[in-house]
Order: sequence, then C-alpha cells, then structure tokens
Amino acid sequence: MAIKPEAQSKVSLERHGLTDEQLVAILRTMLMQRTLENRGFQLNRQGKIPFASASEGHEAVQAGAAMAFERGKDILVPYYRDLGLALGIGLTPYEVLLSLFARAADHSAGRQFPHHYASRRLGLHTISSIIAAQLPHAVGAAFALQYSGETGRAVLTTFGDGATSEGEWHESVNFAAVHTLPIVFLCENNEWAISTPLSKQMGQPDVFKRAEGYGLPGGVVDGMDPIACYAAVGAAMQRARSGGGPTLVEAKCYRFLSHTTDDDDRTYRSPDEVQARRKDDPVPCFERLLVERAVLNAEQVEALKRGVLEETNDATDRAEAMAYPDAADLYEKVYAEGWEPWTV
Ligand SMILES: Cc1ncc(C[n+]2csc(CCOP(=O)(O)OP(=O)(O)O)c2C)c(N)n1
Ligand SMILES: [Mg+2]
Repeated sequence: MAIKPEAQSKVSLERHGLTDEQLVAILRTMLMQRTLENRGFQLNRQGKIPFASASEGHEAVQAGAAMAFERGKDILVPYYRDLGLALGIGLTPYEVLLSLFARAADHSAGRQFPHHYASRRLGLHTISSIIAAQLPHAVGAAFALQYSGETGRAVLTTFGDGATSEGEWHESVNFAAVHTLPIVFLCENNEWAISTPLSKQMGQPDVFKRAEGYGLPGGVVDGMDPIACYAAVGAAMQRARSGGGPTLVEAKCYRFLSHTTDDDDRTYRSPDEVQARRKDDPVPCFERLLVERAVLNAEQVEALKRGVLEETNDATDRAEAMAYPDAADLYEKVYAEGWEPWTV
C-alpha cells in the first residue's frame, strides 16, 4: 500500500503517474477553492449571504483526493468542509454560488444549508451538517454496491477529526470492516473541532489507530501535499474497487481560518499559532513546486489565477441575478412525491 503509518515528506515531485495536465488541474482546483472561499467570506461581510464555510488549509487533501475519484463510477459522500473535493469532481463555481445565494435554481431550490451541495450527475451525495451522519449513509451506499454485485466502483467518504468521537463513526467503520465493503474513509484531521483541540478529543493524535482497532488498514499522509494525498487515496480506492475492502486514510492538515463566518477563532487559539502554520500553506507551496519543476512558468500561473478569478466573478454575478424560490414552492424537493405527505 502507498501509505505508511507515519507522516510523509513535504511536497516532492514524485508524480505517482500524474501527467503535467493533471498536476495543473490539481493546482487549478486548489486556486478555485481558495478564490471561491474568499468570495463566500466577502459576500457574507457585504451582507449578501448569511453564511459561508472555511476550508483554507484543506486544499491539498481535497484536490488530491478528487483526482483519485473516478467520475461516473465512484460515489462521494463528503462533509461540509469539502468545497475543493466537490469542485475537483466537477461541481461548477456557479453551482457553489447558487448554494451560497440560496437561489431557486440551486439543486435544492435554496433549501439546503450553504455549501451543502449535491449532484446526481457527479455521484455527489448531499451533505449533512450533523457531524458523522454521512458515515452510515456512505457505508449503506458501499453495501448496496456490494449487494448488487457492482464491481469496479467504490465510495469515498470524508469527515473531520472531531467526527471520530461520534458513535456513528465507530459503527460505520466497524460495519465496513465486518462486511469488507468497497469504501475509503478519508479523515481531514485539521487539529480542531471548532474550539476543541485534538488533544482534548483523543488521548493520542492519530485517527487511523482508532480504525485499526476495528480491523481497518490505514495510515497517515501529509495533508498539505496534494500528490501524496492523491497517491494514498488512489491506492485505497483501487483496493476498494477491486474487492480488497475498506481503508482509512488520515490526512494531517490545518484549518487556517475560523470554523465558519459565524465563528471567531481568536477566542480559543492565538493568531501567532495560526501564523506559524502558514509556512505549510498548500496553495503557494504547490504553486511554487510546479514552477520550480518547470511544469508551469510564472506567466502561466498568473494566467491560471486570472482565469479562476474571472470565472468566480462571472459565476457570482450570474448566481446573484437569479431569483429566490417562491414561498409557494416550500414543500417541493423535500419529499419524493406529492405535497404535504403528512395529510394523506
Ligand atoms: C452531532 C453534532 N454535534 C455537534 C455539532 C456542532 N459542530 C459543527 S462542526 C463541529 C466540529 C467538527 O469538527 P471536525 O469533525 O474535526 O471537522 P472540522 O469542522 O474540523 O473540519 C461541531 C461540534 C454538529 N453539527 N453535529
Ligand atoms: Mg477538525
């Protein structure tokens, strides 16, 4: 297996089979995630949207994992911090902004929480804010694949370090191990669960050791290195698709911003602590790496950034111009059939 039970080295250009185009696509996803996330915070501060999530520091793990996801085959059951994963498997910035603006054209007609996307087209399961609630669903989807004899497909599900303290996490990991399910559990360990540090969550720092107790192989990967994350998640997905069973991949990353636009992290951690971790910021690190290794030159990086900003601006304007849902449609897209099913 490609992952080892200790953190891997810093960003290198061990390609793991990735072409230049794929490396640039990974960087573009990371830049888009950061730009869109920044847009969410700007729109919130302008009073145009009520809420946005923060995922700065998670770009590498998400863009790398998305590259290991096979579109049209695999199923993604993510959590609320997975903007980059959703973009990486094909969700458009416009769809993200429709969610943030809660417009009628949004997949849920503006009913879901902001940043809680879903797409049948992409195999993207809808997101729950309830910590760990997605995991029994993910395991159920993996069980369904196995039960119906669909080989060559797997489920990728994600969660934070805090989620591993929930009962659903333990039940899901155990069930997956018992039934040798085609699933990968990807933990985005950012050391915080809102204001609760990892040291107050667990008696030791490694989530993968919790899974080992249930018989799941796994290990740690440097969550600031997108190529290492691609390799680790890719190997685990391949194992799942070919009947080898579940794996837990723990990506060590860091949350640079407050939990959401509703949180102020200065109340529970020092700005100095956060600043010290910025040296590992995966976006400038990966950008630098691709320039140093001549995959891109400085002008090409600038053109990539310009393109990302233009697409974000265009998507913002188009989504903002869309209509709000009609109050009369309140119960649409809530139940599969009919209105007010409790009356029948
Ligand atoms: C069952 C449940 N309990 C509490 C919350 C409030 N809550 C929202 S996010 C969060 C922290 C989760 O931390 P973690 O799993 O590490 O993910 P992160 O947000 O750090 O990515 C909490 C406690 C919730 N949404 N659901
Ligand atoms: Mg966390």
